[in-house]
Amino acid sequence: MAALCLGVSLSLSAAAAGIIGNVVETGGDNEATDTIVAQWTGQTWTVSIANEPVPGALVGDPYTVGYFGSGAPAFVDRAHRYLNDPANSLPIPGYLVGGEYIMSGNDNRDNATYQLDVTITTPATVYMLIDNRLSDGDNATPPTFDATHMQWIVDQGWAATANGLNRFADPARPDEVAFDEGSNDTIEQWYSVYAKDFGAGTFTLLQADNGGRNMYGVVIVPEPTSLVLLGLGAFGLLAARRRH
Ligand SMILES: [Ca+2]
Ligand SMILES: [Ca+2]
Ligand SMILES: [Ca+2]
Ligand SMILES: [Ca+2]
Repeated sequence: MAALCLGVSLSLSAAAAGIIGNVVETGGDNEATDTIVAQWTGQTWTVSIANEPVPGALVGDPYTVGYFGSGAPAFVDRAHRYLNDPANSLPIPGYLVGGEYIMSGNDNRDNATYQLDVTITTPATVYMLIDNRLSDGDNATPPTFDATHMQWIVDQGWAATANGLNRFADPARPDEVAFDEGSNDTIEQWYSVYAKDFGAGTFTLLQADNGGRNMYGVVIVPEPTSLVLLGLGAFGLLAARRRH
């Protein structure tokens, strides 16, 4: 009995430690203040610019990255945030809410050799949130990818989400996340959501190719392995359908 309890306690501890085990950033601005290296859920740094990453933050305050959802700050070096968009009947997609995520520096958007080596501790679905203006400058249409605009998304086999969770309720367009620059309750941009499954281990994300616009976001959600193991096949299938 004692051994059983110990086992349960250990697995709960592992879950609390997080899915994201490590993030190694190379090729970023990597400044001592402002555009510091990427942070992720559970990580704490000392605020070095007032009112970043959230309004009211004071220089010297500790800031700990929370979980993804409406109001989650996007970058270490801005006060921008992801936000529900009631005017367009566009809440943050439910499959992203509560996920772990990476906060990078927005000023890394133009760094040609930017790289994030992300280590996850369990199998997970990784979601890339990409500024709709990539390539064409138009925030009403999804980003497009080519040799000078995040071609690696295509080459690595990332798939557009297709749940119709966008301003047009159109499953032929990727799901969207609204974006509030300056955290002042006005939405200026929309991001489109792409997904790919990864096993436990390390994967690599590359440059944003988006100078003058916004850096991408990364949200990580564990695979529903435990549901499948419990034999809840129908529920697991439903969850999988909602997530892609
Ligand atoms: Ca800044
Ligand atoms: Ca830069
Ligand atoms: Ca576009
Ligand atoms: Ca705004």
